[in-house]
Amino acid sequence: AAGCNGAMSVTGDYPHRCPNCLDRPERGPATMTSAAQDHEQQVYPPSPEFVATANAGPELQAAADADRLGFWATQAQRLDWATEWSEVLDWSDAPVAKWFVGGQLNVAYNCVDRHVLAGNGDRVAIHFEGEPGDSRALTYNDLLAEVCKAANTFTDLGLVAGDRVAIYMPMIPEAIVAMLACARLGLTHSVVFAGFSSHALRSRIDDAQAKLVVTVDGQWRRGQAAPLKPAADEAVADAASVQHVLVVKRTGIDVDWTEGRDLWWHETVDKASAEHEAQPFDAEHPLFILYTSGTTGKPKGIIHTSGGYLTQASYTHHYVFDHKPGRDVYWCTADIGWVTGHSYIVYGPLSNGATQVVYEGTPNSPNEHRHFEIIEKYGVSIYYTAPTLIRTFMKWGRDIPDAHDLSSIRLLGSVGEPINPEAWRWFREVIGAGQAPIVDTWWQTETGAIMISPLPGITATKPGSAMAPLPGISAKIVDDNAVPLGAGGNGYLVLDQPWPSMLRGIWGDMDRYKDTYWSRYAEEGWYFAGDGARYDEDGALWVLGRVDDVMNVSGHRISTSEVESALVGHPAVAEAAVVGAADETTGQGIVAFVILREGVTNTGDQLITELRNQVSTEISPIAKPRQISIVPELPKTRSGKIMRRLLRDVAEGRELGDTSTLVDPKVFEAIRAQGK
Ligand code: 6R9
Repeated sequence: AAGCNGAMSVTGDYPHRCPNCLDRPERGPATMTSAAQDHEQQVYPPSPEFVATANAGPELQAAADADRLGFWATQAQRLDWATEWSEVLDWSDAPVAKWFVGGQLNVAYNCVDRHVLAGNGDRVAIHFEGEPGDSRALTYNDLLAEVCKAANTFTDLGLVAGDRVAIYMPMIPEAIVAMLACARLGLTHSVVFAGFSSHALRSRIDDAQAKLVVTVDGQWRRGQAAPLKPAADEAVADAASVQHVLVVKRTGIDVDWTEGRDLWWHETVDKASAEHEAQPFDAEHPLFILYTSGTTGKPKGIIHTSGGYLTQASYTHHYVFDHKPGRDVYWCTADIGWVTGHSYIVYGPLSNGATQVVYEGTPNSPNEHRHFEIIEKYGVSIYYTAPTLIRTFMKWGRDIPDAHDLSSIRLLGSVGEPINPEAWRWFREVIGAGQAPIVDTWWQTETGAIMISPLPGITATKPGSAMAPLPGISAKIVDDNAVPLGAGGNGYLVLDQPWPSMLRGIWGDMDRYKDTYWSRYAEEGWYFAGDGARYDEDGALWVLGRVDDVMNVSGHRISTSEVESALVGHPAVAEAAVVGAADETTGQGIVAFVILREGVTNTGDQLITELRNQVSTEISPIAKPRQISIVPELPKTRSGKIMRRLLRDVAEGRELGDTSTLVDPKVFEAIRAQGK
């Protein structure tokens, strides 16, 4: 907008608002709008008070620049090692890295025991807030006892280091205890989001050949006890690898029981000994597998290992969140089913001795005040959430947060998708009292920990920009020919140096690992992240969103082909094409175009409901299309590729772009008529 320029917005420590842009609706930066570009000029420097006590100082970047591997060796000293490493990085077998070669440690010991041994056993580790209003505090002493009991139980069940355990649980402390018990024994956990269907759980159990499944009878959701064990039962029925199902009684609802296979947590873990001595494991021992959507229908089992992963999770949690153990009350609103829950509920915060809130339910149970009541009740000082929730809060209105004392908040974080500048400013103004720094953290399941983010106390931030790679991390924005781009050019985000918490592969499919991430820039040896990005005139980095067929719905990664194959699995469907269309609240919404088989009658709404349910049971309710249009034909190129770009134009109500490569441009008249 005319009149909006840098000069008027950078004075003092609070920026002046641009009168032209203030009330204008903005879209997310997935397509960079001129409004968003205007705001590239708006800068929020850290306050002198924040700078005075910040964990990060300018020496951090200087140290990383002077000696990158030496810098990571220093960060690894944040942990307790049973055996010192002989080499920081072995990249000779690229793209499979070995970090802290020869080093040995126990991840659970680092997250629990050492805090107790240091005299902090009485510190609260977890303030658990159940959805029905029950609450429970676990100190580090309590957590140690629980983890030891679970470890003893797992050992009694015959599990040994290297075995895989599937964890299918809601956000209750036992889920975290189960993860840490695995880490303690060198068992590799595979956490499956409790919102996933039995089909999705089964394919993950089979892929990893899990021997144990840990689950619950049911979970609390919007005031109701929703059964979960039936889905676990369905998933493990004749799954040859599964020997036992360990069940936490969370809701008390009735469950079916398979004698000899099923065990209650309260009859086993609760009765086990609380004494257990942790053994060290190799730095490269696999800690967990976490499945994420790729561009094909089959989810990828991303492998993370121990020493490098924990080093970077701990380092980033300490500096990016400016975390002060014993003083801060930290709350990351993610679910342990996603990587954010792994790195910023379990491993990062607990390795740093944090006191954190763990909340079981949805933000509007029993009403929209819930998150703000929790912040007030526990004095939450660091609040890390997703843009989609911030936009939902905006819709609910500021009266709701304004009814609460949020003065404990001193830092805010965002993750999962690009945050639009309007949501950023609202977050800072309404939740952060116009003062709290915001860290917009870019990273992925594959990167294991935060890669690109402002450092509070150092970085002057811009609303909507993740700003710069962290000290020790190296990223580039390049074009198709690997030429680095200067200010203003849209390109691909690549990571041109290995990092400690990088994935070590895809479970059971190293070819796919090489192909997906390392073949695009094979000659250069760069990791291809799958995101578009640009630098602005001041060198700030803007992540623009996925450049592949992966959609981002409320921060969840869902591949178009996964949804397409679920739809084609329905007997009425001959062919399906799925696109992510811009959505005001969820970032993207799923829009499907479906061709029916010959002879099938289109029953309209009834069929569409059936198709939506099909996706829900095949994958998860989170993958349900927002809209399904039954169309006579799909737009294809002469080589037979579905032209998603054009379907996206239709879904977003735009004028059609270039249709010259289409076989039959008239296809669109019919599609449009249906799509309305
Ligand atoms: C941690 C997590 C990764 C994808 C990633 C990108 C998007 C995440 C972002 C962001 C812009 C941010 N993404 N954080 N885009 N700004 N701060 O979300 O992992 O579920 O694997 O998703 O999410 O597109 O490639 P994951």
